[in-house]
Amino acid sequence: MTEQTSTQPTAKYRSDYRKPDYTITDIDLTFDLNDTKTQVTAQSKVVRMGDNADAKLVLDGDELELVSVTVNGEAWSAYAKEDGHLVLSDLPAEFDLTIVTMINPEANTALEGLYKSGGGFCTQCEAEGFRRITYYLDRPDVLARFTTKIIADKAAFPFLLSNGNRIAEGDLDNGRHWVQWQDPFPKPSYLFALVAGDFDVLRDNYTTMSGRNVELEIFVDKGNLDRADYAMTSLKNSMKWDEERFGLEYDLDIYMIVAVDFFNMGAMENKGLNVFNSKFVLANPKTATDSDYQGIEAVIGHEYFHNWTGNRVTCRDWFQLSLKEGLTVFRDQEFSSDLGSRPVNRIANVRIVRGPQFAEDRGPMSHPIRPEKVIEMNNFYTLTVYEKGSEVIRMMHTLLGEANFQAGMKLYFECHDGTAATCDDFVQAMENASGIDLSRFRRWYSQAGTPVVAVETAYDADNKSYSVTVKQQTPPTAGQEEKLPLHIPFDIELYDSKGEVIALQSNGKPVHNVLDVKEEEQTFVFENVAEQPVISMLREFSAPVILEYDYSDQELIFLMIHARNEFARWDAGQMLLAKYIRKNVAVVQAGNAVELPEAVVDAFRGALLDENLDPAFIAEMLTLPSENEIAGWYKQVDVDAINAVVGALTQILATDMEDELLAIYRSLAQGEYSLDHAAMAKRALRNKCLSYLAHTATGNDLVTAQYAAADNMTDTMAAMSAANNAQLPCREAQMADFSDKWTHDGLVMDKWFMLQGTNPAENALENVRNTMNHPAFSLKNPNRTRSLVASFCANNPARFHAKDGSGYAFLTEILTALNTSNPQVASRLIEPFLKYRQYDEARQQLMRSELEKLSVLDNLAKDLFEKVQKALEQ
Ligand code: B3K
Ligand code: ZN
Repeated sequence: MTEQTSTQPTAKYRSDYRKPDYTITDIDLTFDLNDTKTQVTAQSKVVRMGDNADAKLVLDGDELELVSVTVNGEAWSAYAKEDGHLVLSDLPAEFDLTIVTMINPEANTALEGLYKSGGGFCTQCEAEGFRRITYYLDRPDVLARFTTKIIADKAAFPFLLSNGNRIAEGDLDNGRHWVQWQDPFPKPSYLFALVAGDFDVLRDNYTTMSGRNVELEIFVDKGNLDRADYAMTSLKNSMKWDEERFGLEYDLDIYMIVAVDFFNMGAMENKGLNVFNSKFVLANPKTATDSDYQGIEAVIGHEYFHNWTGNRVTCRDWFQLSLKEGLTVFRDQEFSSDLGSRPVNRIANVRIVRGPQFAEDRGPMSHPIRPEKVIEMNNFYTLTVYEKGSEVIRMMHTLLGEANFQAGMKLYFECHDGTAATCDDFVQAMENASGIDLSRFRRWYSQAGTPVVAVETAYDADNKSYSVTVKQQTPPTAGQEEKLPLHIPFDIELYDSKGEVIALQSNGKPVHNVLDVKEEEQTFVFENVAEQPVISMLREFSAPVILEYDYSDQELIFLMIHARNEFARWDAGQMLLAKYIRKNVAVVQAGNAVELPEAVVDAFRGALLDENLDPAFIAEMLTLPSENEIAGWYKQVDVDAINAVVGALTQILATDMEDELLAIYRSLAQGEYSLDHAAMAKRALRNKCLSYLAHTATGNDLVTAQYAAADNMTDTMAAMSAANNAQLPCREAQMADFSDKWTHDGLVMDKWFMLQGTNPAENALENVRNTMNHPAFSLKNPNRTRSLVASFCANNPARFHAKDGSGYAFLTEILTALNTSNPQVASRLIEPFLKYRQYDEARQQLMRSELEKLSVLDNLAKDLFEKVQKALEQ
């Protein structure tokens, strides 16, 4: 045996994909669980794939203590340990391989592989965590049948869970017991899961469309059973929806969900045994807000939908991640839209794409939805792969229509069920099933960046024709200078002066609303247009692009009222706000006072008072773009001016509409608390009104009264956020009261930590530092860290970017600590630094020097290394 190590992380390229030389068809795992010394025995059936008899078997491994290697029952010495690999040689074409390793779950603070969360054990293997459990072909194109035996102390760990069906169990004489599981579906190692602990269990069952019974089990920490109902309802709704909309039925006899407190992301779709961040399971009206409930529904749905899009058809390699993630996000968005309000869901998703996803496109980590080069795979679970990935699927859905799209899905499963596929396989299935040419459309998979679509229109009164000229151009992104024209579905509608729709006609024929924009420049001419129309464009955000068009205020106000589709009305309102935000940023920079014309205020007043609109939708109409989204409109960001403008516009709207806001606030006072959509929508609008009213003379009284009267967390948090944002005198007492009540409950305290992080007060950072000593806070817990630290660094731009650099120094301290304990969380937190080039010279210097400090850290984790290096070399 020889050992080698190297230090500089290396990149992998999509173009280097090779089939593996060996595959593993079956693996039989035994875990002898112990906090610090867990023994893992892995018995695999290995088969050589190519005809190279000398091929070595290169197994991945990380943080493992190797105990023994045997081949066909004989101790094997022909192996070497090389830089994270176990390389075996002189092997037969087919053999049984047994590897025994020892791991330390308690020392595993990275929360990847097998680790302790609270009192129990759990795993997280995607993307490359299984190699922290045993040496293995830890790549998604190796699909094996798993059998798993778990041995543990019976009193401490009465529940021992893994994927598939429980096939055997028994007691041992030393107080220990064991359970054995078998998963009949071959799967890649990233879908493996193990959980051991003591839980309360919520049980239910579901009868599938073919009449099979499925046992449903949700495992929560003891005492939390009263917070699992909504997750169970969401699970059953997901199962039903996938049958009805996609014709897809669940395939095992049991579906388990375990909620854990220590988890790096939202949840994980392990076959038959989802592991969830407790944030996306636990809720009751006293502890969770309406948006928490919506998050639970979406994430439960998302993980469930992965059973087909991700598990039954998985990814050939990690560059194809969007194959499962973009598609599954599209499916969960459709689920939430079919069950709730489509416009409100669409608005929420579009805000994410236009805000943080477009920001990612502009930064040093910019990548296509199918990346070409990766150092640390965990860095590519991005808004681009997920959210833009979903937009790409949505564009295909728009181009094909529901029926063709579903035919494409069917064909995709016919061709690829039980295999590891590529993004191209998916597009091919859509193309074959529909007969629609997607050749140019495929560029969305390889081209990074946000296309800018500039539109000019002209009305010819003599010929009664209207022409729309569309120019597209994608600016260069990090590492990708040359850009090609894309196939953009461009959804438009024309209105006459009465607000009636003008039917689209060209060359005497009706034309579909969705124009196929494929070239750098194209002109579409419409006939029989009796008068100068108003055009609504990029309806439903039909493509993830930036639209440039010189709308007048009148046209935007017209669309806010007359557009047939609610999304378009909202979008017109956003464009109107954007005009005045831009104008006023310049006004503030020139030292003058922010102004908003009366006609603009009236347009928003009109929306507020429109009784035909869903109150949840009105609340969206009245929501200003975030400071971060606004920052994205500028080459050089003036954080202070943006902060001042958002504050002043909020104040103007509050003052000018005070009477109406108060009237609506009062009229929406609720009786019995309920979770149905209408009740949530009322709370949304009522609390939106409160957020404005907090900036008026009656604000402190209203907020104080709402906090005192609230019987649910939505209203409590709305009062506290209003007090926080408007810095009301009642803030302090509310914060103290809340902390007294909830200190024992970290998940609820996260809301309080978030308010501390986003506190607009001058001394916010000092408060954040003090808050880190709160008994409920721990940097070891990702939820706590995100609630306090990430909300300060990412969502409190005016304070994080303090001129003296104090916010920057704070982030570096945190990153330095997390670099060794939890690199995945560190890598998410570093994001605000990556945008340093968008700030003024002085701030750039300060942030750059923090990045330089990080770059020379001892043992800089791959996760941070990749981002720091790209940011510095951009
Ligand atoms: N597939 C997981 C994400 C895994 C992230 C690994 N760093 C959850 C999801 O997207 O459903
Ligand atoms: Zn997913």
